[in-house]
Amino acid sequence: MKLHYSPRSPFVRKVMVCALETGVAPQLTRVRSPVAMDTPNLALMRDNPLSKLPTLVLDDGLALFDSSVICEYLDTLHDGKRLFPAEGRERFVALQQQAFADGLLDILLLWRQERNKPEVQRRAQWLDGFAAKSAASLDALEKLAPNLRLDSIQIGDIAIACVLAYYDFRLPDLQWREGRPALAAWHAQFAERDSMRSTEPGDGE
Ligand SMILES: N[C@@H](CCC(=O)N[C@@H](CS)C(=O)NCC(=O)O)C(=O)O
Repeated sequence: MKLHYSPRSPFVRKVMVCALETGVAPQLTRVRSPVAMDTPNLALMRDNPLSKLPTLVLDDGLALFDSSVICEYLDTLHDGKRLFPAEGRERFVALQQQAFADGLLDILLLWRQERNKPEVQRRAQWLDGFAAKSAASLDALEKLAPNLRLDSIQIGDIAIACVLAYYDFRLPDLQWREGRPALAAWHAQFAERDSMRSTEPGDGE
């Protein structure tokens, strides 16, 4: 299977953490595919017209995206404990947590783009909106922290760990840990997992 990836994409990181936790990582051939909102990647678009990472191309040519679909697919390829609960309320709690973390990541990517613009082009109302949504989300995650897992982890835990790590990587000035001790303590332990340590963002291969 071919995974279009970048070593700095937090959505790719979520996929790679799932692949490592489930033992399917050796089945992935990673292809470095640069992306930018204003520069469509034509080679990637042959597999994913949205030009987004991650995109997973199966051996029969079927291209899977987005990251949530890829993670759930990888979870069908192993015999261990599932990252995606099969049914019931537990499944929807895990899916909701993943959607929450992914939605927060979408906001952070847009926020970072806006922050990086020359000052005259930045829209103050957008910046205020992103800041309000980020703070409210982190406060909600702090309340959720006692329910987050360190054993028998699920997709929601992985997605939340990846979005918190993205704050550290790209938005460290926001100091997300301030006033959120339970979330910070959980994340400190989760970040010690081999799957997290070996997917630290960087220049990568
Ligand atoms: N909902 C998507 C989001 C993926 C996404 O936004 N990926 C970024 C890289 S971190 C991207 O491909 N950006 C390029 C673009 O938007 O054109 C997912 O979960 O995979």
